Amino acid sequence: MAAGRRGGLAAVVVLVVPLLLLVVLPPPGAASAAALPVVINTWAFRTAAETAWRVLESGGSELDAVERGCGQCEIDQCDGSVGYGGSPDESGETTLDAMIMDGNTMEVGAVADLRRVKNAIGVARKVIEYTKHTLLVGESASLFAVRMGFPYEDLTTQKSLSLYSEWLNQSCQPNYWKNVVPDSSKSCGPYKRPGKVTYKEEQTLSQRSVQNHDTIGMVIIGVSGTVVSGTSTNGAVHKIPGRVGDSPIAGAGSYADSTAGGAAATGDGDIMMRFLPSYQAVEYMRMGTDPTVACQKVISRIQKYAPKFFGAVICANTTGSYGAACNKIPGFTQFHFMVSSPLLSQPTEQVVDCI
Ligand code: SD4
Repeated sequence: MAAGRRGGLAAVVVLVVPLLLLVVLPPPGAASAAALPVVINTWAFRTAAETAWRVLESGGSELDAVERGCGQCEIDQCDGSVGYGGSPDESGETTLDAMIMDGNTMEVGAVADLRRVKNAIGVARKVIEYTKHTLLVGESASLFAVRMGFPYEDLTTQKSLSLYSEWLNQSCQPNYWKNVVPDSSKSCGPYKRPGKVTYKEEQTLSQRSVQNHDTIGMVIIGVSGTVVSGTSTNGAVHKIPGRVGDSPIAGAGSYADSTAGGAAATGDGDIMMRFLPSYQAVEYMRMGTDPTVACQKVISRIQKYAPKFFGAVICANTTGSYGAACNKIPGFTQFHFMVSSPLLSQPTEQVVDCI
């Protein structure tokens, strides 16, 4: 009897286990394994993609690759929206926001409203490496940067100066004030609270935003599934001094979790950061949602409240699948992003139709 049971068990093991393995294990060389590492980044920022890919190829870590990739955009002043010499604020100064997130440890290093230091994502990395903090801001972040060996430099350029003086000449239009006196849609400040407030509807943001926002956001899934994300930007042109966007905020500008995936956002940070779209996209991917659909779901969630917002999100899961989505508004109907993977012979520009 006992021998019969043992024989039956042996038969089950011999017949059923190989069948189970066939079902559970992907065939050799299956797409997900072959597709790692993956580097994706917002916009057609090719040199950033190439730099990150080179770092990985030469044995650098995913953190190194995100730092150097986004750092390349800071050097190149990608689209004028990353690095020095872009987006002068209301006083003419360029200030920078950046973050980097390690999806293995869930550590984040970020700087916001960083002044007179060019390599914002480099400083963000130092926040992870040399502090127990997550986010440093303003002048104090600059002092920290100098202690970490970064030079103080003037971020003003001829271009940012002329953007600033054109703006002054056109009565400081557009700007980010509302419900103030004098009327901010007609004249420059200084603005004050009026005696009696007549609230106006929030201005449509699409026009000003399409030209003014092109943050680099990058997500890397390494060969062993390590997920790292990062961002760098000079924010919004003519912003009110002190304004911080979504880019340095974990879960808003980007998010990385090596147990699920990574995401990064670009666009009107003042609106997008209210929804933590990068965090939300990663949570969708954790539940098994395809990366493109995860990106679309977070875009449509924001659409319900701000149908005309300018923005896009990139998403990648730990198998190396990736996708992107954007909100369709006049002048912005497609979103371009870069992908590097072993399946592509070189970093490749891809495009999605906005929804
Ligand atoms: C910000 N989200 O500061 C950034 C700007 C940007 O694509 O993305 N641009 O609001």
